[in-house]
Formats: sequence, C-alpha cells, structure tokens
Amino acid sequence: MTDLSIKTDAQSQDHEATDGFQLVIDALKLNGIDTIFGLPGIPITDLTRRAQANGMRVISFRHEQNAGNAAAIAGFMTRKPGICLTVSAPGFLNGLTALANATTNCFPMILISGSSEREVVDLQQGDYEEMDQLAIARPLAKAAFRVLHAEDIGVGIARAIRAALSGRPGGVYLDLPAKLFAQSVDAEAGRSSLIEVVDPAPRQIPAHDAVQRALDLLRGAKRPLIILGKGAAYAQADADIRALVERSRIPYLPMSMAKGLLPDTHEQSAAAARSYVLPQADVVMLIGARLNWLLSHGKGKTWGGKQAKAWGGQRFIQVDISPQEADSNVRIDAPLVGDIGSCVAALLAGMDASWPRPPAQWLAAIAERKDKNIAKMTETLAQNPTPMNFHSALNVVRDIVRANPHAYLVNEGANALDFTRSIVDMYQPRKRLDVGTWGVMGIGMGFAVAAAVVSGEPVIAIEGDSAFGFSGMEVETICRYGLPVCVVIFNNNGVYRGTDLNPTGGSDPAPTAFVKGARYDKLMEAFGGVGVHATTPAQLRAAMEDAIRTRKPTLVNAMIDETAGTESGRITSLNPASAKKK
Ligand code: FYN
Ligand code: ADP
Repeated sequence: MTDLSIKTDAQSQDHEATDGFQLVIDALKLNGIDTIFGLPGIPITDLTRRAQANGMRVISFRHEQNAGNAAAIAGFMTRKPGICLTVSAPGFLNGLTALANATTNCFPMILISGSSEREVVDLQQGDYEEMDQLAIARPLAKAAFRVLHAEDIGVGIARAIRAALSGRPGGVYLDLPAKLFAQSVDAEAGRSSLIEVVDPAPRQIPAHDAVQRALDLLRGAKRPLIILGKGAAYAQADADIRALVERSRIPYLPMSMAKGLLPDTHEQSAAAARSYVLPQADVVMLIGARLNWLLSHGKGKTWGGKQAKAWGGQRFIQVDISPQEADSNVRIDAPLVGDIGSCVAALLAGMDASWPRPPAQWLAAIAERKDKNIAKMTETLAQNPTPMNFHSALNVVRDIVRANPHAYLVNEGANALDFTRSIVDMYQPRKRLDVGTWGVMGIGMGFAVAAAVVSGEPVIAIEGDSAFGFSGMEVETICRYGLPVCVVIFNNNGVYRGTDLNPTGGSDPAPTAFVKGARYDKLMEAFGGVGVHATTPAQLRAAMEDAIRTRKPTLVNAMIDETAGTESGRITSLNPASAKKK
C-alpha cells in the first residue's frame, strides 16, 4: 500500500515535490469540492485513498453507474459539480450512462476516469483496458478534456468546473491517464498552477426589453399559467419564485422535480387540474422547464388540439438560461434568456400593486376541477383493499412525508413513479429526486446515497421492484456508510405487474415476470440493515416510522396486488403497439 503519511496536505508543503495525485486532490479542495463518489481500481485506487487521507469524503460504490448517478444528483442539490471517479474502459463506460443522463437533465457533474497510456491507445497496441475514452465521452457530455501533464491539472479541473456549472449546467468528462498521477512536480510550482475558479456560474441578466415583452404578454392573459420545471428548483431562487407566483396570483403547475418548490398544498397549485389547465391556458410562462415529451412538445391533444387552435392556441413565455431552447418545439412569443434568479427578480420588479388579478372565472374553473379530483383521490386513498395496492400503500407514504417534510423522496419505476408523483405531496424545494428527463431506471440507490451523504437528512426511496433491480446491490453501500435511507419496494412480482404468462406454455417465465413473492427485505438484512416484509398499510407505516426515527438503513418489501399496475404507467401511449392502435 502507498505510504500515505508523507502525502497529506499540510505535510506536502514541507516537501519539495508534489505529484499528480496530490494536485488533483488539492485542485478539487481549493474549489470547495469535498466529496468524491466512485469505485476504486487501476489506476485510481491510490487517488481514492489519498483523497480520504486528505480529509475528503470518499463514497465508494459497488457499480460506477450508481456512483455517477450519485454525483449527478449531488450536483443538482448543491450547485457544485458532483464528482464521479472511475477506473478505465469498463468502469468509465459504466459511469458514462450517468454522465449522459446528467447532461440531459442539466445537472452539473464531472466524470473523472483514469485511462490507459495515450501512446499505446493511439497505436492500438492492446493496453490494459485500452480505450479512447475522450472520443467516446465527447458526444455525450457538455464538454470533455484530457490532462497529460501534472502542471496542467489546475487548468483541467478549472475548465471542467466552469463547463459543468456555467450557462445550462451539464456533465463534463475529465480524462486522466495513469502516467499523470505519478508525475512529480516542484511543490511550489504545483501549488501556483492550481486555479480557484472565480464566479463559476456567472449571473446572466435578462435584457430589459425581453422582460417587458414577457410582462406585457402575461398582463394581457385571460387564462395565464406558470409551469415550474427542475431548472427553477436548481436555481435556488425559492423565495423570489414563490413571490412571483403569489404576487401575480397566477395558477402554477410543478413539473415532477419542481414539486415542493412551493408546497404542493398551495392554493395556487393546479397540479390536480393538469389535464384541464394545459389545453385551456392562453398564456403559459415556462420557468426552467422544456417543452419536451413531458409536456407533449407544447402541442396536440394535451394542449387542446383543434379546439385550442380555433381560439388562437397558447402563447408562450420561456424563462431559460439557454438562448437556444426557445422555439425548439413551438413558437416562443416571449423568450426571456438569463439565469432564473435574475429573470424572476426582474419580472417581480415589473409587477407593482396595479398588477391585475387573473380573471375570477379562470381561477374558479380550476378550483372546481381541482376540488373534484382531490375529492376523488381522497376517496380512493381511504380504501383499504386486500391485497394492498399502490393507493393504499401510498396513502401511508403521503402521511409520512407530510410529517417529515425535510426528508428526501427518491422515486423510480413506472406505476410506482406515476402514482407517487400525483399522490405524495412535497412541501420543500428539491426534496423530490426522480427519473427526470429520460425517465431512466437505475437512479434509485445512487440518488438515495447522495441525498443522505450531502444533506444528512432521512431519505425515503419509493421503488418499483423492477427499478430497484438496477441498483439494488448498493444497499450494501447504504449499510456500510450507515445512511438514514428507507427503501420501500412496491413489489408486484414483475415489470408493470406480475401476472404475465409465457404464451407458448413453455417453462420460461414471461419477459416481464419476476420470482413471485421475492423477499427483497432479506437483501438489506444480509448487510446488517433492517428488513421488513409488509403486506398491510399498517405494517408499512410502522416500518417507515421506525426507519425515520432510528435512522437505520431499512428496506421494506411492500407486497402489492400483482394485478395492479398498467403497462408503462401513465405513458402507455408511448408503447409502439398502443401508438398503432390510436
Ligand atoms: C395530480 N393529480 C392529482 C393531484 N396531483 N389529483 C388529485 N390530487 C393531487 N394532489 C392528477 C392530475 O390532475 C392528473 O389527472 C393525474 O393526477 C396525474 O398527474 P401528473 O402526474 O401531474 O400528470 P401526468 O399526466 O401523469 O403527467 C404527464 C407527465 C408524467 C408526462 C409529465 O406522466 C411524467 O412525468 N411521466 C414520467 C414517466 C416516466 O418517466 N416513466 C418512467 C418510465 S416507465 P388529470 O388532470 O385527470 O390528467 C417505463 O415503462
Ligand atoms: P423539467 O423536466 O422539470 O420540465 P427540464 O430539465 O426540461 O425541466 O428543464 C430545465 C431547464 O432549466 C433547461 O432548459 C435549463 O436550460 C434551464 N436551467 C437550468 N438551470 C437554470 C438556471 N440557473 N437559470 C435558468 N435556466 C436554467
């Protein structure tokens, strides 16, 4: 094992030479980065050891994809790039899915991978884990860099930080060949080569005329609507966003990860009237939300189709830091380019006491739809069927989150995702962490570990049984670090549900069916955590309450009616077979 004793921060000052390992650590620390999510191995094992010896938190995972997802969500939570550290080729590729997902979701993250020797890779001479990683990462990342000389480490890390955080945030790849780490550099020269990045995410002040254009359009609206996306949550302009909504009195719709930016119980929330407000609104202000598939691209039936066209259709204001986002799907009548904090502040400054209240008829119509949907939901949640179904289980989760609004809620699956989103209210910003823009499965345990590590708060992970399988081995990580994570698996014996049969009558199970009655709880027990098998809401409630109180790693195997659940949850229409039928 490497001698760590001569390599700590303070001691290295007394020595004449430093090395690549130390400079990477010093550069990260200089920029306020104190945690690395990763998985040790050649050539970065000593980097993980020395980072820990230098006081960094090193969270070591069982698979790089989960470490990458952890880094990405840490970036979303903190507005500092989350760091994922991997070995070369296969480890790098495992981390790459998370990097691409981070870029897609606008999460700031840096994937740092060790790599094989350039000379050998470029001549394709068959090095250990040979791969041209930089070329592969480039199209999937916001930016990608390689450092060949130890004296360039400071610049490399500074560029990676700036690229991840400035403008629209995203994933950055940093390639560090094995040889770099051992390079020796004069300690003083090394120190002075490091860069403390000044203002890595500069404010972008919106133009005055663009603000005025947006205000004019909004003021004239008869049926205005605000849509808050995860960009608004990321911006951490919580007080101003709330003030904007409340001063304008405009109803708002939170996208999934913007839930809790204002409490979901806020009287202006139109979440429970989603399918009414989208086709009816005449002016829609998007704040940090893209008109992608999650908003049906701003057109078609969801937005009123021919009927809406007949009265002129929606007009859009889009507040976004990316100047290229506007018009990506439909015409944006008033693009407002800038950082959300500055844009919202400018909008607020233009809303004086004379700002008109939205027409009462619009507000009343929304309230009516909302009340009806909420009453229907309350009725459904009050039922207590045997076996337990998604609703009766989520009624418990809803109560637990209401009682613990500071807890994080990680959520993935199909039905487990969709039901949780509409049933479980969120009360604080950035507490709901989910599958995001790609609807990707596998974020669960990585997000849960990061949320607990970064915040120290309890984490509840509501997982479909299929979704959990992608990252389930990380329950060992949760136990190893003693994290206050309560995983609840909605176990209905399969993907979507557990009743599919092999149509040939052969002995292979259907592609969507799992082992019936699987005891996921035993998995947590295997590593010293608490496992609970719950078949009733009362058992689920007791287990979750204990988990929150004791902060012990817990996994509740919540058995759900195996006939419950629809194909792909609420996005059934995206299945090619369903699309053909339409
Ligand atoms: C919402 N709703 C409510 C409430 N909140 N009713 C009562 N009370 C409350 N608090 C209603 C809302 O009005 C909708 O009914 C319905 O619940 C669902 O609301 P949601 O979730 O906001 O809307 P919807 O249509 O599901 O949203 C579309 C979507 C969403 C595309 C944004 O489906 C989504 O984020 N999907 C991600 C799916 C995904 O990534 N899946 C992973 C892959 S699964 P109506 O108004 O009556 O419609 C692979 O198979
Ligand atoms: P959702 O899925 O919740 O609708 P999206 O990920 O589609 O959200 O959209 C987030 C948007 O927010 C992106 O277009 C991104 O450019 C923008 N964004 C991210 N951070 C900021 C910021 N600080 N200021 C302004 N816009 C931002």
